[in-house]
Amino acid sequence: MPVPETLSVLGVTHATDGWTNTTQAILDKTGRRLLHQPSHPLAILKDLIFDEFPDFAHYDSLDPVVSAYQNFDSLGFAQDHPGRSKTDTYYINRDTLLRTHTSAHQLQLLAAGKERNGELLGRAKNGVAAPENERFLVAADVYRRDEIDASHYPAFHQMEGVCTFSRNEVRDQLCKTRDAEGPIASSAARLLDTTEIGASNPVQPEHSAEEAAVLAEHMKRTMNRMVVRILTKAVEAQRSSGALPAEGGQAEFPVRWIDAQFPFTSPSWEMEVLFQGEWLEICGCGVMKQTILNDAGTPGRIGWAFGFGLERLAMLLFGISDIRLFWSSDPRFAQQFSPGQINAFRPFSRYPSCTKDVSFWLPASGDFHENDLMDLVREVAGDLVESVRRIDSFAHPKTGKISQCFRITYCSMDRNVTNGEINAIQERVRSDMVGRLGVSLR
Ligand code: FA5
Ligand code: MG
Repeated sequence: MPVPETLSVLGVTHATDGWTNTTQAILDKTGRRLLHQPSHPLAILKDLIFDEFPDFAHYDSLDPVVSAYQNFDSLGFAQDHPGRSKTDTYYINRDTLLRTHTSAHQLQLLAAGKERNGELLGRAKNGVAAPENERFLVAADVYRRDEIDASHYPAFHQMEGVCTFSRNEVRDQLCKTRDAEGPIASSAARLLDTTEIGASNPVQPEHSAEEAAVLAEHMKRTMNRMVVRILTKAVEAQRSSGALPAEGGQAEFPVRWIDAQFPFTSPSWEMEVLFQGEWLEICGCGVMKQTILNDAGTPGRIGWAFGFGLERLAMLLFGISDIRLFWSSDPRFAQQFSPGQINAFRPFSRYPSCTKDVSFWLPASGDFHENDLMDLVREVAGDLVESVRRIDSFAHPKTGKISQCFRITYCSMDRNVTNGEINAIQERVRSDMVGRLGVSLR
């Protein structure tokens, strides 16, 4: 891919190098500031979540350009962790990238205002003061080279939550939460927690089993309460607008916890919600690695952290079925929402979709990654592409060469597209695949 000598991101110029792989289509997204448009569903959701955590510091303007240290090293990612690879992450250059998750700001914010040997450990950017950040939320746009379908998009938004305690305070806090709420099972969420802290999801050597269990319960209660309260608001809104019958039992939101793994938490979980008949992963979470708290200059504290995918939650709340809609500038989308309100999205007419298959031999070097194709299609077709899916793959019995076939579905969210237009796009996709990915078309 031809790379310019410098890239300008949000007014700052960065040198490029052999790692640079951020496309203009992605750079354009960094300026959209969806979380700062008060009637955008993502901003409405951000405000609702902020309101649920009045005693946490709130951040929503941290720069998306971070160092590899912030995004990976500070969180304990191994040098060979797949998340670091150019196929998964948008690099500006070797040391600078578009954050792939809001966890990139954990250490910086925990350390804000803390000093070691007279040096400030972390300074929050963008004019944010340096309070004692014992509990905070970070809402932000994040970027990943990822597959293309209705629930994955290369730019999306996350809400990070970090809650730390001094070691002797944590048990009191849990007791208070329990007193206020009673058993988890009686809440409106049908909580299926089949996970166990154990060998495959271990307590860190720095923590006692009780500390980990207490942190985990406090975290799960806190997250569960937030999700249930927000989903309940959505149901109430639908009832008052007549979209749902006014009567009926208490709404139930099946939620479940799954064991997970992150370099920066242990034990770790993912939270899933039943949505349109399928379990949708909405967040990752866990007990924070003690090394991070130690590095932040707070070795006496322990804590938990979560990272929600805001689009996934917003899709549930507003009934938005395609993740591309969040980026739509069609007034028929924007006009449906107003600050502080949850209402069901009324889909506008669906335009016909059109599928095109492309078959090709992989380069002999074997140097081909699906995400390169995803980015290429995204660059050529923009948001006209709805999904890209591999439908076939085989090795030639004699030559051993590998053939793959991908199905590209094109569908506009907001207008009619002519056949001629799609054909021209598909032709460009095909020729760019040859020129840039080194494949040979069949
Ligand atoms: C993380 O990003 C972790 N930083 C979360 C975390 C924070 C764990 C703190 C522990 C402690 P993960 O890659 O699973 O984890 O992404 C978190 C959520 O972002 C997912 O559950 C999903 O809701 C959302 N998400 C991930 N990829 C995409 C995508 N391409 N498009 C839209 N949403 C996505
Ligand atoms: Mg995940």
